[in-house]
Amino acid sequence: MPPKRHSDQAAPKPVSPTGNKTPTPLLGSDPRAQSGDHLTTAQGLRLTDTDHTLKAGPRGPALLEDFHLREKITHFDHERIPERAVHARGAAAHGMFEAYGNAASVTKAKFLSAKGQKTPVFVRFSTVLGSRGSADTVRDVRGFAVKFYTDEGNMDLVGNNMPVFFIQDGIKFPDLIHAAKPHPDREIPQAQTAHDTFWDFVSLHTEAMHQVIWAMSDRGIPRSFRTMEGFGIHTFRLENAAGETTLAKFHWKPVAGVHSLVWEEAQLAAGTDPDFHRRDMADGIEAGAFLEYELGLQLLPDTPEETFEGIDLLDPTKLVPEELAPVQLVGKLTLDRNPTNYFAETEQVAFHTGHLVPGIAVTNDALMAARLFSYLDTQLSRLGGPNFSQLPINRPHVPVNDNLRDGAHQSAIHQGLAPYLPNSIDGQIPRVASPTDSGYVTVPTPVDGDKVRANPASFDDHFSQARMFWLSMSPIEQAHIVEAYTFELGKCFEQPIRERMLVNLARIDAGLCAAVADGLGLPVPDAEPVSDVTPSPALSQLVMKPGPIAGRVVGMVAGPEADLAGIAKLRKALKAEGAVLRVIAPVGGVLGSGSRQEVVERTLLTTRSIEYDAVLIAGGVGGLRDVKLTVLLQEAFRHCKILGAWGDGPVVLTDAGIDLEAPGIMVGDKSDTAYAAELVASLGRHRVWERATAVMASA
Ligand code: HDE
Repeated sequence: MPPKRHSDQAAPKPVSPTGNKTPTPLLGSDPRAQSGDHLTTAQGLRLTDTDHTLKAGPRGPALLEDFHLREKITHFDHERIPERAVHARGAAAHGMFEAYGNAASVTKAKFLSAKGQKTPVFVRFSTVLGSRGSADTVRDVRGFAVKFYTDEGNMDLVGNNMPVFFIQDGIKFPDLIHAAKPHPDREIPQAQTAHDTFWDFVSLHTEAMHQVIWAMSDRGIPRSFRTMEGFGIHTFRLENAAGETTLAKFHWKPVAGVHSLVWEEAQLAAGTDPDFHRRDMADGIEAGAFLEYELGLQLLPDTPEETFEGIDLLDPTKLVPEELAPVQLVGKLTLDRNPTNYFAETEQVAFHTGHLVPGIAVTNDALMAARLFSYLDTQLSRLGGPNFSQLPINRPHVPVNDNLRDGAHQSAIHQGLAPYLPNSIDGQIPRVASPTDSGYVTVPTPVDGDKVRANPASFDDHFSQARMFWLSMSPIEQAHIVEAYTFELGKCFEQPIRERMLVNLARIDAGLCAAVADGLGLPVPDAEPVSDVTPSPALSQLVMKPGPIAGRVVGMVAGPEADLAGIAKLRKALKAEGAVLRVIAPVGGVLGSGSRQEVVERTLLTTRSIEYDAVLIAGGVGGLRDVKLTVLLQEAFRHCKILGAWGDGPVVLTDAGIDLEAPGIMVGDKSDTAYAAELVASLGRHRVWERATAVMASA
């Protein structure tokens, strides 16, 4: 029997490339699966041997006649397709979006406006710079691309985890990416911005300053996909059923809150578990701890100036503070299914900003304009031709009658004789729809102006929102930003680049500049910061009150004599919140016997601190000492994670040099309900920030 499918997995709906009902009897029980019990060639010929090449005698030369060998190897040779030029490394999940129904006043898009309307989605998260095989936890922007399979056709919201972008005009995108990608001579460094060409470009191209400070902040190293915000960045134009328009910015708000790694953790994970984020998402979904986000809209009046409170809404380097335009929640996204096949789904999914539905339109943002061209164009080389919409993961879940014909990899067998309009031969089908029947009508906004290569004057302000971001951060977040700039610029070898960047930092904030200059051992340049701005507290992600802990992992250090009942009590409490407990012991196997057993999931050799949000020492550990455990505990301490112990466990912490009086050390007599409640609440605060100043690299 073939191995059973995992219950947490799903595959694209078995719709045909034209949206017709799949002719199941022709294709077998499931058109997505291989069928039959016999190994066959691609032509369905049953094979008797797939381990030996056809040769002239057992020791003889291989024969060209061997069609099976040639088919098998040729197919293998072409298993790879070009990786995405940007966002090559990604991981995805299926899910469902449910509308709250309160968006109907601003948009006629059915998937947003009809209360309770459920729309299947496929979401791909990504890093931008690294190649497909790079690490998840590098400092980078994260892609947050959502494909809604709506009743009115596919709608893609191709966003990032930061609300602004490096450039104001898409024509600069190749420059940005060429500068940020590895140096063209040695192709290093991989997947990061800590190198000369990136800082050379951004220090000269100051419109990037706002997004650069976001990337240097904790947002550049998210704890998990589940704890990231998402942003559509551009301003969109919404239209309701009455034809009234509103400008809008899209936000995804994670139910689990916004949380990040600390830099040392991110670096360790890049080496010890490069799959940190994709593993976290897949494990979480498999365990039933689904990823949840609420979709929010910032609604802004559609005025001829397209500005709001002095902020030019066509400038993608600017955000609208939530204090000025609150985010109104209009629906909920739940990611609850892992893909069945990485290549067929995550790799072949093709997002495009031009995939829109009635009620949602773009604005004249020059960054968006280039994207509208680029996403379609790139699929031609990445997916090998114009029929990529027919790939199962890209197929709309509605009838498709596009009159597009032929081309490489045509998988539809079109019927009829008249793929043109007007026609009479095919009964005038397909016919265009009316606007009241979900037909897409571009919002008729007036266009006027001289043909120029120029930006509005307001686009020249490159520093005020970078300063706003800086001033909105808590002292801990500011310290992280200083460390990030110091690290990245410390990896630049050209002195003029560092000096130029310090001038830019001085224009953001004198204190920021002085701290980075100090770390670099360079003089503070003479430059004035931009005039003062109002901070936006909503930009800070530091939480002080407990939030949800679904998907969090607690490491439980235990030995052969461990208090297994105490461990079971904590596991139960954590499981009830969607969190996971993992037993770590010096060697593998099973602890205990009979009805009370714990499987050792990690040994001191196979684990590292980055796997856990908290580490506890179970009672009954009997003075366990191991240098690997010392490293693990000290790292967890430095990363401001909860540490704890009960029974005879505390001595293990003291042996590892952990001060039991330090904040966030949970010492108890036993593991009981109160201890479990304290653990859950502490995890909900993400980290013990009270410890931060004592343990940060700069301390
Ligand atoms: Fe993209 N971008 N982008 N981008 N982008 C791609 O499309 C591009 C931009 C974003 O998981 C490519 O199918 C240009 C902004 C995400 O498959 C490519 C410009 C934002 C993903 C492309 C931008 C994004 C991409 C590569 C400047 C945030 C991953 C493969 C005008 C709002 C989608 C592909 C996935 C992918 C071009 C700017 C987000 C080359 C030319 C701004 C999340 O077409």
